[in-house]
Amino acid sequence: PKPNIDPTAVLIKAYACQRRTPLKHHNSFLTDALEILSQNAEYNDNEGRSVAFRRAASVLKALPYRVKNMEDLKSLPCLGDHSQRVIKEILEDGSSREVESTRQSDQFQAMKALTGIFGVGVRTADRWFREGLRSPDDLFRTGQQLNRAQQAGVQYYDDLQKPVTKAEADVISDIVEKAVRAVLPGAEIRLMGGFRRGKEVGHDVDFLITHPEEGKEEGLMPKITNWLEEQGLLLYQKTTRNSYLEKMDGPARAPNNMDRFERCFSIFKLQTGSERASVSGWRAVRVDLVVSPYSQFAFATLGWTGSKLFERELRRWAGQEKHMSLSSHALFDSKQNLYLRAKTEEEIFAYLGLEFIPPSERNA
Ligand code: DGT
Ligand code: MG
Repeated sequence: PKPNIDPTAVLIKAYACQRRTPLKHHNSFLTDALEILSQNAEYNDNEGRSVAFRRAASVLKALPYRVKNMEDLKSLPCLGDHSQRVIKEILEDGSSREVESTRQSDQFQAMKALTGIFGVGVRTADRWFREGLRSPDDLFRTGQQLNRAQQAGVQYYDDLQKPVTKAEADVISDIVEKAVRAVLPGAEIRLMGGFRRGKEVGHDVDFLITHPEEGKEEGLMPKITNWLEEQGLLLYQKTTRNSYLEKMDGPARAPNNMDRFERCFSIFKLQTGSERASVSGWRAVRVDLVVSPYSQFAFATLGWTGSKLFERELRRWAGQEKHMSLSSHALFDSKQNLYLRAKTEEEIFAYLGLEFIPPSERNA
């Protein structure tokens, strides 16, 4: 809390990738509410509305002061009428009726519980909700057809609901490092996602793996997962092509070595407990592994650090303001009709005409 900041003197830029957003901020009492509405819009398949609420929340996260009245918001971008109404009600009454009724609604709670199952997306959860199902127990009870991922999701539901701590992420880092070293000496491993941004807990642990000699990373993922499997460290794994590829059209798709970019969704069996063997046990932890060719490593690093909104805003900035197309693989400049090479994140920000934002301030 900094009491002598003049809110009218604070300039907040319109794109999240132009701003510094720390992990801890002054307006959780407002951003939590707006994010409920964002999440609810997502559950109702209304992406535009969901992003609008998320952008509004993100602006408030970047403020160096706690919002006290509507005057404080006068010069801020991205605050639509609906978000302003919600904020006003919270400032005046301490809470918003719309947010509270959403939070308590049968649909919101069921969708939260059902999409909280690993392997279950909004579409499947919505179908189950309309069939009267409300929780993982209901799926089990009614004998729903589940795919392999969903079966694991239900089986390890309680563990996967528990946040993963930084200490647990560090233990998993050591394991992944050992696995990768064993199958490909010289490979590099980086902890990504929320933990790279300085979060103390996460819903999973994300890793990016590469090798300085281009091409050496080919075929690496199956070797890693085999090694882990042999050690009995995996409860579940599925390797796929990066899911962004399917969604992405246009030039960012192009470089020919793209199909090497693999992602492994896994569930680790992590030993826990004290030194006393009698009380030691294990828990399930979600781990994502991504292998990137060295030439794409800077793009992959930027793309897998997040936050999700920060990533989305980077791509929107690139397209709308720079006529460029950014992905986790490449940056294409439509005006020059060429791919821009980069070895570091700093170079990518520079190409985009953006001030470099360090990972700890990408918590948009
Ligand atoms: P968490 O795990 O809930 O604490 O928070 P994050 O920020 O680690 O979120 P997570 O694990 O879902 O994703 C990590 C980052 O990786 C995310 O901020 C954006 C990026 N990401 C997620 N899914 C994909 C994907 O399919 N393709 C690419 N290129 N990036 C992705
Ligand atoms: Mg993560």
